[in-house]
Amino acid sequence: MAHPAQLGFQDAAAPIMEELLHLHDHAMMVVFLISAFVLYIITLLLTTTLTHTETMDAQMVETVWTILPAVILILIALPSLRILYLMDEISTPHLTIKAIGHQWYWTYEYTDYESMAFDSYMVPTQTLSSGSLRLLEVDHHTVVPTNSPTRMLITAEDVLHSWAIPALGIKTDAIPGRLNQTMFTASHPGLFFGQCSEICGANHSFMPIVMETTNLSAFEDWSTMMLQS
Ligand SMILES: [Cu+2]
Repeated sequence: MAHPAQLGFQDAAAPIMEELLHLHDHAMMVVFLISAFVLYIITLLLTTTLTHTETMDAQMVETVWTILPAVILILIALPSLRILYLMDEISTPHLTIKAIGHQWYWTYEYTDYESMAFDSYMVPTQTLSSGSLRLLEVDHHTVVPTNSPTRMLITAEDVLHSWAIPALGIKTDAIPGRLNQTMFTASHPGLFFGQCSEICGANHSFMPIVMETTNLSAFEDWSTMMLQS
């Protein structure tokens, strides 16, 4: 999860998020180099006396400063497109979970099972157990096995919501009457927090998302428990 005064992204918990972090670092590298270069040119302009005041045109340098920025843009766009298509890829999922946004809670349906669905409400501050995170803890975690390609189907029943978990690199709009699809593979066990990311009404801030990633046997224990209850 995020911590106070955090500047960067959360640590990646899925391969796609790792790719996104690499792209971010790559783009930032380019930004820093260009900023430093521009700052250098500005300093030169302000501190030196101008020579070449009679120059009317300079074909060579104009060609370079037109083509070079285009090349730099392509060097950013290509890896970005690569990740865009990777994120769009839905390979054969091991598990499908349907998340339904409501004002103001989430419902999860494990559609591979006969009848496994539950609501996930935020735990109010008054009833929070010690050590739990205020405004982030929910009464029912969404449990997912690690290293298994998981498909999320995301929709809403009333207004627009958005299902997001930054550590997994997921943010997908939940739209009434429409089923959005996204895919992730949790790479290690842990608790990952997210929040509704679409202004959806008075309690928009109070419908967090908690995903618990465990190994397969712990997931099976949990699903048997859920099916029995
Ligand atoms: Cu919402």
